[in-house]
This record gives sequence, C-alpha cells and structure tokens, in this order.
Amino acid sequence: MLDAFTKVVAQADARGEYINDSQLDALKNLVTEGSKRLDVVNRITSNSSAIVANAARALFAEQPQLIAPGGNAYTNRRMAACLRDMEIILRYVTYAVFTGDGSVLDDRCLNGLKETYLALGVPGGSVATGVSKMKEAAIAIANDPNGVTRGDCSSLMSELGSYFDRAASAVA
Ligand code: PEB
Repeated sequence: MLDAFTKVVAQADARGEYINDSQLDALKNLVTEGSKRLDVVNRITSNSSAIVANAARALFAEQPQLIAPGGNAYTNRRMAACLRDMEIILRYVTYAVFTGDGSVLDDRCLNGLKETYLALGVPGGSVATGVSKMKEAAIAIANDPNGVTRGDCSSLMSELGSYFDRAASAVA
C-alpha cells in the first residue's frame, strides 16, 4: 500500500535516483491543495449511506431482474451483501483519494474481486453499473460549490472519478 509520497520514493529508488523537480512540484501541489482533498473525503464519508442507497436504488430500477426471485440481490441476505459490497468499494475509494494513490484500492479491494464475483455468480457488469452510479453521486456531492470556499477542483474530481472507473473496470 503506497501513498503519493511513498510511490514517488519507490519509483526513484527503483532507478537509484534522487526525487526530481517535477515529482517535487507535484507533491508540493498535493500539500498546498490538501484541504480540498480532505474536504472531498469528508463530504463523501459523511454522505456515504445516501450515496450507496441511491446508487443501489437506481441500479435496481434499471435492472429489476436483480431483485426478482432468482436475482442476485433477491432475499434480504443478498440485498444486504450487495449494499455492503458497494459500501466497501466506496470506502476504499475514499482511502485512495485521501492518500492520493490508488494502490490501497487495488491491493485491498479490487485484487481478485472479479474472480470472487465469478465464483459467487454475482454479475460483475451490474456491480460496475452500481459503481458508476456511486461515481456520479459522489462527484456531485464532492464538487458542490455551496458551503465551501470556491476554487478549482477539476483535477481532484477527475482523480476521484478515475478511482471509481478503476473499480468498475476491475469487476466488469
Ligand atoms: C466481496 N461479496 C460477496 C462475498 C464477497 C464479496 C467476499 C461472499 C461472502 C459474503 O457473502 O459475504 N468482500 C466483498 C468485497 C470485499 C470483501 C467488495 C473487499 C475487500 O472482502 N448482488 C447484486 C449486485 C451486487 C451484488 C449486482 C452491487 O445483485 C453483490 C451489489 N455480493 C453480492 C451478493 C453477494 C455478495 C457476496 C448478492 C452474496 C452472493 C451469494 O451468497 O449468493
């Protein structure tokens, strides 16, 4: 598990080089812009239940076969497992935004997840759809200009989006 800093160190060490200027500039920017990042984590974390519930509702409205008898979210046990899975993925996305690096998401959540779903008979494509619905909701909440000092959050939002995309494509 790396973060934005340890990743740069690992890369530099692999080449036996000092940390270069562009790496330092990028990390300096990460520090100066750090409060935006923490705001994003805080906003997603404090709205996580709504993000998960609304994304799941939208997924089941689009794919009602999932909640019909025989469907993969049919019965309370499977529904609970499904909501829990979405919550787990969202939680790891917040860790990735927090650390500025996707390795925690890759190593601890996505690695082997597709195979797990295959073995369980859970449709990975549907999980991916649920994840992209969480992406839309999370970006809408994180990028809401109300109640915060306004600033440019475009690169942070595309970084946030990329973690959801990574999760969706890992299970699709
Ligand atoms: C991954 N999900 C399930 C299981 C595991 C995971 C390991 C099997 C064990 C269990 O049931 O608890 N666990 C989960 C995860 C991590 C982890 C992400 C990462 C660290 O440790 N059903 C649907 C939707 C989808 C869904 C498409 C979006 O119809 C999910 C939600 N996951 C789902 C379901 C099960 C499951 C298990 C229904 C139960 C499957 C079953 O037992 O039939």
